[in-house]
Amino acid sequence: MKDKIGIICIGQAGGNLGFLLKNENFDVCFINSSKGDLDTLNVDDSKKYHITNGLGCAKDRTTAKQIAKKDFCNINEFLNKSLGEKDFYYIVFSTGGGTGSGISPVLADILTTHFNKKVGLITILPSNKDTLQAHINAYECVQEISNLKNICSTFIIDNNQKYNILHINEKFVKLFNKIFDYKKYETNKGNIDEAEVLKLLETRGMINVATCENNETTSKLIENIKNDIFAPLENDGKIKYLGLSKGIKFDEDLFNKEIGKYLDKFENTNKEYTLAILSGLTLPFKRVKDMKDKIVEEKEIILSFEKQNQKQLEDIDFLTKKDVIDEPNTEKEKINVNDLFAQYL
Ligand SMILES: Nc1nc2c(ncn2[C@@H]2O[C@H](COP(=O)(O)OP(=O)(O)OP(=O)(O)O)[C@@H](O)[C@H]2O)c(=O)[nH]1
Ligand SMILES: [Mg+2]
Repeated sequence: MKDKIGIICIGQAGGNLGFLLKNENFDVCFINSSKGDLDTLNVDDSKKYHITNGLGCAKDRTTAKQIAKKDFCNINEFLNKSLGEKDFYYIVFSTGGGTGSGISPVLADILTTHFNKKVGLITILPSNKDTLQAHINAYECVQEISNLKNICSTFIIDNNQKYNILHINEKFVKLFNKIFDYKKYETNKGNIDEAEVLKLLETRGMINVATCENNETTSKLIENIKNDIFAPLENDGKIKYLGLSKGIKFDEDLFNKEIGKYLDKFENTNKEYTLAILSGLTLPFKRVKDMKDKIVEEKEIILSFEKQNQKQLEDIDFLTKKDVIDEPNTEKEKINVNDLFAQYL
């Protein structure tokens, strides 16, 4: 099933995660505004794209959108050439930077709404130690993500969890990889099939994956769901689907009480480990609200910054800037780039 998924990595964090995913045999391509960052990736040139005239975006989401808009036809052509037609795509990026954070939500919107692709997101929230700009970017980016109408599942990795980022990257890739191992555990006691995995991945909302050893308990699994590498659950008891590859004795009542109830469950037996995939979760609005509070708390400092930053903070709920000259429409490509980017710039 891995070959049916195309992974689009944007920006540096996206590139770091994507490189690990490529080593696990996923079909991955890389886009960046910084040539230097792309050069550090030891992958085939046909899988890398440097956005024309990109010099890095220095955490400026608007610059990222502007250069992506100008170069959109080439980006689109690169995606078609490097990944081709896939059943499903994931876009991988951090919310706190400029390039990945600025371009990914609009690209996801275009691919889903205008090109009818199925697209999910793998994204990263900044840690409390990150800068205020990273938090502002993350807040704006999550707001855009929450407005995406046709998006599939969204993995939200949280750098504020207990590990360092390299460890978080490795943990994520291990967990993500395990989702596609379901075929190894086919028995006459119940299977998870490809359609069910696709259903888990296609479901809109936050998705969480956690594992535990088979000599551990449901409590341990719950602890890992709540407190490993992903953003905290909203704790509203809502889950749409549960995928459960299990070797532990699963305590349904405890799960319902601590995590919530689901509409449907896809299950198999796994002698090596237990894996839970929770999809259709509410986005982590409480975590995002905390981020906003942190931004507002430091408002005074920000207000002494240059005028543009003041504007950004005063109007933090919306991205209202429209200081881009519309691009001439390229008839040949039949893509109206101005329309595609209209909501975002
Ligand atoms: N988990 C994780 N977080 C990362 C990684 N690299 C950077 N980050 C986080 O991502 C944010 C910075 O985003 P980057 O991905 O470097 O930014 P970018 O998309 O390249 O954008 P610009 O360089 O600003 O144009 C910060 O919050 C970092 O802590 C990584 O490999 N793993
Ligand atoms: Mg960068």
